[in-house]
Amino acid sequence: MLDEAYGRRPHNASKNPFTCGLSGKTFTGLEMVERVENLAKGLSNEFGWEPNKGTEWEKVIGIFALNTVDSMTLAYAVHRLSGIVSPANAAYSASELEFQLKSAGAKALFTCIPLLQTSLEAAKAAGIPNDRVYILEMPKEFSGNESVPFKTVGQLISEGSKSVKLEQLKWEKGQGARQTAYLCYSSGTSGLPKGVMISHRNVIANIIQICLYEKPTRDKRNPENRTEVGLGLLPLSHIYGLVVIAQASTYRGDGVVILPKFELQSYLYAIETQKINTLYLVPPIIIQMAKNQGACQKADLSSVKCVFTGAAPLGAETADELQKIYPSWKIRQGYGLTETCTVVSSSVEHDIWFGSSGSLLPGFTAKIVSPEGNDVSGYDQPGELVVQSPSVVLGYLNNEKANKETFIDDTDGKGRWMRTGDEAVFKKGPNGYEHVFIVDRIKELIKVKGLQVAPAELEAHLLAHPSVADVAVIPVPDDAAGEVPKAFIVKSSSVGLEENDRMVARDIAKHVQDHKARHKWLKGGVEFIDVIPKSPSGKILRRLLRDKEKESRRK
Ligand code: 4UU
Repeated sequence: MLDEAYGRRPHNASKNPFTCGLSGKTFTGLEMVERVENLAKGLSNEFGWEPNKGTEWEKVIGIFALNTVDSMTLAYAVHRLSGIVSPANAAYSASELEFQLKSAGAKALFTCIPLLQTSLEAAKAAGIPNDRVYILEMPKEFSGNESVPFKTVGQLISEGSKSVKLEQLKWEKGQGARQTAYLCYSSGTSGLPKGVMISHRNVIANIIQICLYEKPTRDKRNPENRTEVGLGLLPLSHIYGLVVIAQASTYRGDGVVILPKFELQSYLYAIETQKINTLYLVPPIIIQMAKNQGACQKADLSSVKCVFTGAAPLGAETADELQKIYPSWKIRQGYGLTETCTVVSSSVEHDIWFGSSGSLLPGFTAKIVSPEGNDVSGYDQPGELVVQSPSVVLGYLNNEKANKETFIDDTDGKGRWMRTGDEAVFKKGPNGYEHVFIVDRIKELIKVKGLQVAPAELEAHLLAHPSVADVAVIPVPDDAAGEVPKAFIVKSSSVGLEENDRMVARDIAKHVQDHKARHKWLKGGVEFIDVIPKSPSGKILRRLLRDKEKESRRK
């Protein structure tokens, strides 16, 4: 990808792909290419990895860090050695990180000072020794002045700059299509989080699909091809940050302003000082902006031309509210998945219909499939969205069962089909183009602030609690987060009759808080029931629980 963005596009060399929104630290494309090369040499010294030796599975690193200007430098340096990058959510607890590091077979872990303790605990449990833990530098407010006995990426770059040249990377024919570049984690349609094998070709395909789709409107808006600036606040560990924000924009020659975490004041400061044009957001931040009008209106947001949202539905009412406050902004929505290496559809500036996720990107073909498995494609026909695209990923790591359920082999030479697990409907838009509306979720997934929460993961964890005999976790609506998890629990016989339900519920909720990332906490509450409804084969009938919940909320 680095080669695509800079090697073949020399006009990008003088632009600044990544700038820190707090310290202003930045470098040009050309400097980034040099940093990547030196870091690759530094990593090669450390691990003995070389570009054309060994398989990519022997060269896996984990990244568990807040966003930094060097996050992508690191990813590209690992790719330069034909290795794999597995980025983990920075909100993870030590046991969640341990799960991913073990599953991915990570040989080293790159973290940052604020996450060092969690990283060390997880690395130890995953068999990664302390001298294989490295630090990505962050602005002072996050890293303090204390020095720690771990090598930094800056040191590796400097050591690498003194080392001998690396061999050129030699790809065999088709290797880019077969070789995994990123191993991101997603629970797919059911079960626990799984490693999603994303090839180099997948990444480049989606980037080209995005840029091609947006080119006509961009050329019209910006005929001199001025550099535009986007906000890099969302986690680079999630496919949205990793592909759409960090790589599609820099491929075009745009800049990305990196912010480690959402905090209203520093966010507004970065927009003002870096003159950001596109805010890449998720619905909860848009809701905050609509509600925090005072603070936002004091800031100079005149550089902003567009707000782009994805990862969870943005309701038409919220979009309307924001539009009333900022009448000139284009509010665009995209729909995508880790398994399609991000964007499936999105709205474009001249064809915005609030509530819709816009039109399919070029290179995507879609079908709507009824619950009985019939192809019911056509306008106004709801059903499961099934898609085909060169960005549909290689599959889940070591999980044939999930692969069989999710991916359908190619029979027409155009690429594999993928079941999204989302219910969608196509409608004809006011300008005559088709629009995709995501109307419901068929799969077992909860989206909290756009982040994945797998019900099966929480259920397995809750079953280990002595008061729990059986459990089912479902999403319930939440004004701020979109959705939050709620647990229906059958108490075990060890819970005495005299015990207060509220105390038992609190203890169960604490069991989640103690071991899981904050977005997985049971903010939707705990409700005790006599029996979890199940099909004859033992599958939880989640739909019944969701209906029961809807009914009780209506009362
Ligand atoms: C309703 O969340 C993502 C990808 C997000 C993304 C980013 C930039 C989408 C478009 C874009 O331009 O990936 P995952 O794997 O974490 O979660 C995928 C799931 C989908 O299956 C769907 O259920 O997240 C939900 N989802 C949405 N739902 C994603 N986008 C939307 C959306 N409306 N716009």
